[in-house]
Amino acid sequence: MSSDDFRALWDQIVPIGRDERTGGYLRYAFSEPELRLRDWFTAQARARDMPVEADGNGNLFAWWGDPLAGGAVLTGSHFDSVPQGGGYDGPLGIVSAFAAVDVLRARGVVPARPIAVAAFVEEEGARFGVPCLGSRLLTGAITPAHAAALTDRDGVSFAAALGAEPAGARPELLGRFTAFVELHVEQGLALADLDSPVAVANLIWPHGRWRFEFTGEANHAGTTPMTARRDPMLTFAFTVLAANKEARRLGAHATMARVRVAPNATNAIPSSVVGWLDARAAEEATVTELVEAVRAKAAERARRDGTLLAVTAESVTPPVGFDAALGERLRTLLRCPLLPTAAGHDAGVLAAHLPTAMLFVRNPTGVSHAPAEGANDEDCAAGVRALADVLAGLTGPAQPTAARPAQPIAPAEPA
Ligand code: HGY
Ligand code: MN
Ligand code: MN
Repeated sequence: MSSDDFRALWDQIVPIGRDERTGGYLRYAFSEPELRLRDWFTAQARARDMPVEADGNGNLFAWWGDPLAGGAVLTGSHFDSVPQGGGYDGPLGIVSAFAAVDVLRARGVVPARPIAVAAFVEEEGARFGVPCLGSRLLTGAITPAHAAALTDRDGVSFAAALGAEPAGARPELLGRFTAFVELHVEQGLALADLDSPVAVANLIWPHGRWRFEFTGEANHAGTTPMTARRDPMLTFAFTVLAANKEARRLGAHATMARVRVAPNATNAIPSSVVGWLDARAAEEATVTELVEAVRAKAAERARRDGTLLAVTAESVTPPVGFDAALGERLRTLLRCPLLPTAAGHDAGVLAAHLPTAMLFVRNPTGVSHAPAEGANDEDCAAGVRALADVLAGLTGPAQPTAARPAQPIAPAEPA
């Protein structure tokens, strides 16, 4: 797999869902761009004689080998993006998985056990609000009823977008896998400072999303004296500053970047403001302390402003420690570093159900969830070779076809 080979496959999806004005991506679950990416996935699978299985939750699985044999190794990631997101977060793991299948076939490897490529739905939670929705449904971490009722900003429910009630937990499908390895663009600069194009993840920070609803009194922007207002925007603004201050105090990460104002008019004091807190830290207790501190300060300010406050946890992810033995096996095979991440992933959900690992591919800007997110083709090709080595190693000894004598699988040379 050369960088040109990677680029040829990658270029097939680059334009899909791209905002030409900004270079950002608008790939929301079941939106037109994501449906085109699903069609691309199915076409790639068909071109490789890989039957595609849908799990009834919006997730797709392309199989190399008998889907019912068991003992399969799963790889893949997600297609969806945050609004104006980067093009690599998610799709790199899916494109690299198909490319890794090509590499193994070119080496004459016939895996002793099946390999499946997954495309998980709604990993970002950008449309229906709950991240890793597809993998949470597959594993039973969220009920079909809860997922079905989630709605987007236009009031379209997840069930309506899916076209059916989600199937929910699929233990018999999950039980057919013995490991999951997700390749993902790095979301940070650790590799940029190291002489390695890939790394293995060892953990995911605990994190979550909390909805803060501020309710006040709608009134005229011009005729209402400042002393007579109950302005929820004021309480929200104070809360944003408090979140930033508390995160710095606790060495955590807090972001309030999504807000919904009603009626959102220039000359009307809002009746309500809803803001979402994304809180993350290395320790679960720190996340809890951060959210409680922000809630308490918001409540105190609400009393002063005469507004009401309601705080609801929308999704909470405990700390994830990836399978240490699998991680060490991959780190040794690839001769690469181990890295923690504060970003959530479907691998973080599946880690509770089967041995799971992540491979990170160097991102020279370190930026993610923005158009500046990137990776160079040489590093992406190195990531594909590394994933191929991992898949070959995990699916048992390579049985080369008669045409070639047994070849040791050389670890990927750093690009
Ligand atoms: O938000 C996250 O950490 C992930 O990108 N969904
Ligand atoms: Mn992401
Ligand atoms: Mn991702």
